[in-house]
Amino acid sequence: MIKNNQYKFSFGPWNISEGYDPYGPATRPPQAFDWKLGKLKEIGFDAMMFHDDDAIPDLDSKSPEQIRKGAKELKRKLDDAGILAEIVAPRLWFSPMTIDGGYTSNDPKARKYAIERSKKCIDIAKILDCSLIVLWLAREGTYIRESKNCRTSTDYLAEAIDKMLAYDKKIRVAIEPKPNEPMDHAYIPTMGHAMAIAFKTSDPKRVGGLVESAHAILAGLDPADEMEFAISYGKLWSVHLNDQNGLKFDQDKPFGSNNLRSAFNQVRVLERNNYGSKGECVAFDVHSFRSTKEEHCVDHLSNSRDTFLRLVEKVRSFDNAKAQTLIADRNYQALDQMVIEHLLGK
Ligand code: GLO
Ligand code: MG
Repeated sequence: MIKNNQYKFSFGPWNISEGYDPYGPATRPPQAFDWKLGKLKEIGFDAMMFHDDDAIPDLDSKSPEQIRKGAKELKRKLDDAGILAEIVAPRLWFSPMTIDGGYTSNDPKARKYAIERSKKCIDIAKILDCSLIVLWLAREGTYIRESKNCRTSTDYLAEAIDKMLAYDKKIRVAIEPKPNEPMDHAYIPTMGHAMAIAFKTSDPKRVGGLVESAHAILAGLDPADEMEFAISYGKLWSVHLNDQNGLKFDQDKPFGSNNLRSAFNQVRVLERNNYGSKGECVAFDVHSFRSTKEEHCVDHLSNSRDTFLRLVEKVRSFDNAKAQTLIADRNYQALDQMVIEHLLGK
């Protein structure tokens, strides 16, 4: 394990997964939550991400009292392990109520369900001492564009966020944009959309963004630029580092697996902006390859962390003064080669 005393690392229970895909069943046995928590600590991570129902399984069938009790038990477990809860995200894409989306569903009952569920998510986050609610807007989009109206949907999304902000004055909401999958088109596909919707809400200071590398690539954008764009608004509140080989299904490959240079540039942006200094975590939203054996089922996480820390060293040893001279001379040809040679270790 590479030593680290600057960055706080995080992953979610779903990142230790069983290997099923739309074409075949699991290839690894499920692991219990306590086992995952133990592993998280063992491989040098500091925080855990949660969906509301990772924290409280079968959330919809539980009473407020049961939810409170379960959340307190979980908080005790995390405290005993010395692990923080980084985020809590309402999982609005599993329920039969959200088949047509949550906040943007055409059915008012479904929209109401989505808000109520988001409030439960906030209740859980409060007990876990976590102020960051993440919205990955999985089904807030369309399969066919004629089925919804973008203007109405945008208003619904801003209204839903307003209701969350009003429900608790301390929470902040980070939107995790993704252009597609499971939908054909999603309503908040990029960080630009996320920033814009923040300013449509009643308290823009409390609405920000989370960049996932793979999602930016799926939108045809550069993950490092998506991050620094949010940073320019003071709104990069988390990152889901991973990798993606072009325009395919969302692959959630280990960080740096596909494009080491892009990974270097993402770390460079985080470093030069002092990311982490306000408590932000570096989260890896990565998955094992389906072929991975049980005994290697957390290697994608520890490898991503190691790659990140190796790239921090690469960023720090990059000759910025020389790069500036080449930039001043408009010699991007030499700058390009300088980056390549630096990454090659020459
Ligand atoms: C899927 C998303 C998903 C979210 C998670 C937390 O594409 O990346 O894993 O990050 O639900 O909001
Ligand atoms: Mg993600």
